[in-house]
Amino acid sequence: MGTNPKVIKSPINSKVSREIILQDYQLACESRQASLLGRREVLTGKAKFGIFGDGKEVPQIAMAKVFREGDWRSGYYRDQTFMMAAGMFTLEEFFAQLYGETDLNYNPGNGGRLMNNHFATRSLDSDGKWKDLTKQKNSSADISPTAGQMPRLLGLALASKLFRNNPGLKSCSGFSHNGEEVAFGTIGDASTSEGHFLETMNAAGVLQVPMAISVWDDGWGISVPKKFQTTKENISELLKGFEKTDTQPGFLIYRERGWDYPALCKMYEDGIAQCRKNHIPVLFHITELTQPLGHSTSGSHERYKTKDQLEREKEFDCLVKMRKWILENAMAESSELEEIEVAALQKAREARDKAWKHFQDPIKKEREILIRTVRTSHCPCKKQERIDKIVDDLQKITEPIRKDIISSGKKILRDVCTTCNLKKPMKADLSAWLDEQLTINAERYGSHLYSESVHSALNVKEIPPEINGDSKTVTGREVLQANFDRIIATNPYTLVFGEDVGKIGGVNQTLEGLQAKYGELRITDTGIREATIIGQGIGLAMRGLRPIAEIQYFDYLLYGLEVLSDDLATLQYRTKGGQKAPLIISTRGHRLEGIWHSGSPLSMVINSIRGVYVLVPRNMTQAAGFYNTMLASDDPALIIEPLNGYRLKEKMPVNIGEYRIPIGIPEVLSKGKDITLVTYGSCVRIAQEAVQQLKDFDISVELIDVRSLLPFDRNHMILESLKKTSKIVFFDEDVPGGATAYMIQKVLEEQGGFQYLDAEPKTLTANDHRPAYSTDGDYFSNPNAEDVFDLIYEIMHNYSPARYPTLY
Ligand SMILES: Cc1ncc(C[n+]2csc(CCOP(=O)(O)OP(=O)(O)O)c2C)c(N)n1
Ligand SMILES: [Mg+2]
Repeated sequence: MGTNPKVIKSPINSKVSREIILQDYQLACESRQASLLGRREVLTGKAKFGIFGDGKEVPQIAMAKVFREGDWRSGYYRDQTFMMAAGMFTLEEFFAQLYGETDLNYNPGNGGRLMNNHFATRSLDSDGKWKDLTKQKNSSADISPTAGQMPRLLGLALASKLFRNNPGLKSCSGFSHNGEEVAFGTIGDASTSEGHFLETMNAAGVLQVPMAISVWDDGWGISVPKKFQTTKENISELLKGFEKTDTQPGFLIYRERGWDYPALCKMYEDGIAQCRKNHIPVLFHITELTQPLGHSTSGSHERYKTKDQLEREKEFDCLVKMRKWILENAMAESSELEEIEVAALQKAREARDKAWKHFQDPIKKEREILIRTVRTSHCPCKKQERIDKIVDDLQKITEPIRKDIISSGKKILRDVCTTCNLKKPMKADLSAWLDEQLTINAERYGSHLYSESVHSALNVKEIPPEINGDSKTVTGREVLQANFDRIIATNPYTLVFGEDVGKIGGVNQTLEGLQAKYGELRITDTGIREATIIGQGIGLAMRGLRPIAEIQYFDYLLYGLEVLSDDLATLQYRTKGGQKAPLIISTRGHRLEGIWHSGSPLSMVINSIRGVYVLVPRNMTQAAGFYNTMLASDDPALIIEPLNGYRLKEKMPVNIGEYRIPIGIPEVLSKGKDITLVTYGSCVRIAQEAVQQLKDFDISVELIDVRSLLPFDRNHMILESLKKTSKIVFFDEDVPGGATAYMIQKVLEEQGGFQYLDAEPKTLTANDHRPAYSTDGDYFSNPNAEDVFDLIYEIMHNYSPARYPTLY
């Protein structure tokens, strides 16, 4: 870069000098070269898939200028230039991600768990403890579902508002500087068609949070143009009704052309200043962007763009335009820009080569070790030829991957003869090496589904509820209310929000009076918006708060299930322990009335949210204990209160707010010797009724409440019961083949219960259809005590017809 500053005809502001402008141009060129080279890496087979940020470089550089330490990003796969400009991502990391680098030193964002351009910074140290998030720039971890980044963005922004306005948080350090942090969102134009986008926008407008969303508008969602995506083909025009007026709060709305560098710099400076200072949400609609390389490496855009459209994209390419602007304003000679362009390409190439070397070297070393182990000895038996062939083939692979090595190792092991003395040590060496590699790869590709820190929920020590002479008999609702009161009083990071949670204290009054006592920032009503209630919780939890997000009824969790499944459940895993969101989702389920207030779709959740613990307490004493356990941990959980238990009587534990129910530990509720009955939630009371009925017929049932489905019976207590009874029934009110099938798999396969069975294992569930309305509808849709009796009696009859003759 030249040293003689030239006069800039249209200065942007005092902070953007000629020097900076040329640096920006260089970064834009580096990013573009990375995209071009990255695409080639995919086409030549070194990487599997590529999606890049080409055509969006210039506005991202402008946005990065106003992104500060403490700020947050929640965006998508086009943001590589922003990430680089903000210093959160390097060119080398760009290539490392592309190759699927698993070493966190080279791919700190996702450790090889996600496809390329899925960004994240690390909020946690290697022990899983929070870093000081105010001292670093933060990017929440990306996910692929379009608009999936939106719900959490709301929470990231809301955290600033809480840190600023809740006096109880003033002394909490490491997460915020008086709520000055802005949450920056990015989204493609086509993805604004998703409900998540509109739901988030509305909620941010209502809440007035410092959320700044940029729409990168290139006119396309893969092959589908704006015409089919957006009313009036213009998202900022469409959202005009959201705009702030002199009398009413709303959004600031800006629209700017994505190639107009000085205008973009000014726009971001102005918009973000207001957003940061006054907590006004902002929409930046960035138009006329392009896709020089098309959507991704799967397919080419020549298939659906006309020649004219492709020509126009070339003309409006933001790099071309920025270059022109620099020359027109006499900020550099053409030759100087050419030098910059050459340097950019060189830098990108070097980064690529370095990243590839880091990626390949350890794999090649692993291959060498395998080959050396196999070559150390030679066996005269006839299988040697087969072994040699496998080794030769493996050696010939120019760019080996681990699959090649392990697969070869396993095949060789099969061919190492067991009789030949010479081969014996090799067999032992090889199998030891394979075992070691499999363990390393299990960690490499499978760790951190849940927290692995000392605060893992699995490490929280049990503190039993204490019931003594002073314990009053109260309703279940009152137990929960007293527990929430203690939680909110003692932990300043906690807050509870959801529909009807605030003013009336929840539809079942489990938070009655708490808003009046602790204020609207701690106990908060929200709009009817399940997806963003969960997203709000995720974002808040990522910023160090301890939210309890309430979903009014379990049946309505479906609206938020995508967010739970794709975002929350994968968070620790997809960052390999780099981020966490210890969010508690509180809901109520199981039988009450009709299709949408008595569902118990446990298989729906346990199969879609592995990564979030799923707790199914039978009463409110148990539920309260689970809240306390989860708040003592850094894992997320879904806690399902039994809907029909709020008015039932329970004893108020004297240590309310303090006791902790361990997770993954069932409870034997009644001892028995003939058969084991396994259930949870509201079915426990039905089971207890049936156990009494069966007693009259001389059948002794061991009743086990599993209490938590994820994790499930960590100490294999059910197996111990089965060893004693040799007969077992799994009972719930999910669909046939639902959570009962899951429990069977756990006990018979994982715990090895199959060998202890003397009778066919059975399940008892609700019907395939959802429950009909009214008490009779429930009786004939859901399993009841008579059904439990009949099934268990039948099993006992089949086992011993003489002792248990046919009854009906
Ligand atoms: C929920 C969901 N549906 C479909 C897809 C597949 N998909 C990936 S990107 C994309 C188009 C997105 O277009 P846009 O939001 O305009 O972003 P752009 O790629 O143009 O920057 C689609 C349909 C997805 N990832 N997630
Ligand atoms: Mg688009």
